[in-house]
Amino acid sequence: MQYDIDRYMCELDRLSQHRRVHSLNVSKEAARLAARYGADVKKARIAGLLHDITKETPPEEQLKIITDGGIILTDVERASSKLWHAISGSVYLRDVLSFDDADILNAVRYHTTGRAGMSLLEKVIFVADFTSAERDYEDIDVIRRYADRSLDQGAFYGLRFTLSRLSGRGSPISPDALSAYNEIALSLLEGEDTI
Ligand code: DGI
Ligand code: FE
Ligand code: FE
Repeated sequence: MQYDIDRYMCELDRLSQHRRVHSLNVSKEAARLAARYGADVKKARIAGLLHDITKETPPEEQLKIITDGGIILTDVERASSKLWHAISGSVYLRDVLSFDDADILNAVRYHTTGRAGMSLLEKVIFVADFTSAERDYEDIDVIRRYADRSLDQGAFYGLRFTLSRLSGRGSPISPDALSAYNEIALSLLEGEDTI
């Protein structure tokens, strides 16, 4: 398909200044990681730009986008409103912005939880969301260092951080996030990679 960058930039107007800056930074970081690891740089730039496009859309409106898109939420997804924007965002890209690229749609769909068997592009967006320029967690340097060693190491650090925070609060954890975590943990145990 023909990508209409000007239109996507206008779409960012639906976001607050802070989240627009985040989206532009994730786009830039995703392009950098894509170039480094051999993913499609253009797709990474676009998926990064639009990954949070429905993050500030009211929850009821997001649920309508999801339902109209033919998606039935799992129990964990329904209970965790922070997961909705990844799902409604991918439906918005498909049904409103006419995206037909499955890899871009999945990169947006799984950018919050990750999943087992992520493509290169999905991992790039998952990691870029953690390492974008404006992120300032205490251990940001550590995750950036892992991300520069390998996408799996960057993704794994991010998953460990998110899963421990969620379990610390007693929040539900999506099976996709758990299987993403287990997949990388097992591959590290097998010595295919070291952390
Ligand atoms: O949209 P961003 O703020 O840029 O980042 P994000 O899409 O990674 O969203 C982060 C939020 O999503 C954070 O508050 C933790 C939450 N989250 C991530 N994985 C899970 C989750 N929440 C639940 N309940 N379950 C998960 O597996
Ligand atoms: Fe997000
Ligand atoms: Fe984000």
